[in-house]
Amino acid sequence: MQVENYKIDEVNNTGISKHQRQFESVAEDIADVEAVLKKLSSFNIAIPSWALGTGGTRFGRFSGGGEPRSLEEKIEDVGVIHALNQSSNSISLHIPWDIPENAAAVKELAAQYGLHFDAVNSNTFQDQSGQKHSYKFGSLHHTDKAVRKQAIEHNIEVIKYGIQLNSKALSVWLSDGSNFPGQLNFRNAFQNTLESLQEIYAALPDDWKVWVEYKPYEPNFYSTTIGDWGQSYLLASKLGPKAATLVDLGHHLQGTNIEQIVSLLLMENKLAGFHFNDSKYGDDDLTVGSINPYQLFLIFNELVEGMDARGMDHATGLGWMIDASHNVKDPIEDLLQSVQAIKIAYAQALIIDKTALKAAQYNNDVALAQEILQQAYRTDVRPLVAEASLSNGGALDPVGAYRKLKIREHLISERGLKTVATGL
Ligand code: AFD
Ligand code: MN
Ligand code: MN
Repeated sequence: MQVENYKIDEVNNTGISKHQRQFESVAEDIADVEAVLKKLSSFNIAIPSWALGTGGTRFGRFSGGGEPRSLEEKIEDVGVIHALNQSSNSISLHIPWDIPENAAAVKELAAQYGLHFDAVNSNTFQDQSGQKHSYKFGSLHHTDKAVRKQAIEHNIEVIKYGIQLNSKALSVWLSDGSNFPGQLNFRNAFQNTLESLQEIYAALPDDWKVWVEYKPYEPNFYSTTIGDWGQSYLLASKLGPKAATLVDLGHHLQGTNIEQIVSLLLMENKLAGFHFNDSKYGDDDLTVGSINPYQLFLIFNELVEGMDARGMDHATGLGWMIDASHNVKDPIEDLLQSVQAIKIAYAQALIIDKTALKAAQYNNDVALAQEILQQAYRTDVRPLVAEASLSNGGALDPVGAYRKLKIREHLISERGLKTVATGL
């Protein structure tokens, strides 16, 4: 389904005067509000193809209605999200969950919704039917060369799909690791991973990147071969300039200072981008900003500061993507909420008084530095985000508009109540 512009306008009209009052009130105190709005309007976050269906845990999965049954329907759902928020203009595919059988047709369909394709993701953490070798004991790090070869070939095949779709990056997340002490020789596992990645790296087109994701545990519970940013950074450095580290917010042990990791990776030009989500305990894949919005703001503070220091374009300089799972919410509502949370944190980071913060840091004025950060964090920037959306033709309140336009009800009547999307 296409969400027509006039329908969004109709919903916006009911809230426009309240919005204008709120916008003027917050805009008054912002030095260059036009520049902030411009940055917000051009900021987009990719939607993963695996997040459009209901997620599950190993204990169960409780399907919602109207889930997308095909890649085409997933594109349609991202089209709905983008029509409402004007900030989700790309989709990231997971192969083989979403194989583009006819790339030209898939690209054309996406273009109808104003979408393009972001990074392609490989999958060597599951065995597919008919697969010769099992990934039970890992893939790129495996002791058996034949298993490694199969996993390398899969990644090269994913790059080939991506080329057809005009993607520009391969995103690799490995579940390779060990469950028990003694199971694995860490050095061999790391070296095998490096050599496998080198072969994949050699297959990258000139204008492509490979993003190396890390994660401390799960599904393996003793060691993960790419377990933290140090291990990812080491691989990315040894691989070369086309390789960089991807930060998934849920892939850190509790209490980790993620903003500091981000700052240093950016400084070294080794930050590939993000998988946004939120978590209370681990890789919980919860809605962005639902648990710890202050951390998200601190991360964006480092991002804006670090990207400006390198003269990078905020919108295109890094890969921005959501990686979440929706076990109890409508996935589209959840994704809309996540994008809003990201834009709110970004807007708050944009309005930090950077000159004053620099001076406070230089003078070791700790209390003032905190005041400056929290002044921005405690500003309700939602009217700025709404204004940016409005100027692009999006909804003032994307979730509200989604409900008012009864989009899920439409999708259920089109697709049925008992549909199941591919993914985890
Ligand atoms: C994993 C990783 C990775 C992967 C995804 C699979 O975050 O990005 O592609 O989940 O669903 O935890
Ligand atoms: Mn991820
Ligand atoms: Mn994850």
